[in-house]
Amino acid sequence: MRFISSFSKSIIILASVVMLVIGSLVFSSPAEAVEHVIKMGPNKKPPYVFSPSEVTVQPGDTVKFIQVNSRHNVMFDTSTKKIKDRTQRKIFKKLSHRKLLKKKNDQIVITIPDETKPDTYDFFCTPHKSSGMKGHLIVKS
Ligand SMILES: [Cu+2]
Repeated sequence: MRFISSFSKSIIILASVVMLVIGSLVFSSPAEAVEHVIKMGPNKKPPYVFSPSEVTVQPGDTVKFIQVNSRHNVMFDTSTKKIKDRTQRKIFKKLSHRKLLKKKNDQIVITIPDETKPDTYDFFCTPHKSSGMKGHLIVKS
């Protein structure tokens, strides 16, 4: 009886140690990169949209744009009026994909560079901009 209870005690202690180790692995990793998914044109007919049309990201995160219906691209508004800083304009010119995707489930995956400044950046799809296919990328530090 005494043997069993000390055995189960050590099982409990062992289990606690395992939980602590797992817990520290899960919670100690600093600001892990997150993957955000935006569907392009989930409607079967126009008006096409980005869904969701707004995501909040941190540098290092990725945003995966997946084409669902029709053919789309992702262009950031890099006008001097919208982005004053030259370096930031360069970053968002690089993140833009002018070429239209071809097939369903084609993807554009962008990684937000570390030097991206916190702000709200506008993007749109060239052929459907006028019908409202626009979105916002909110970058937080
Ligand atoms: Cu589009």
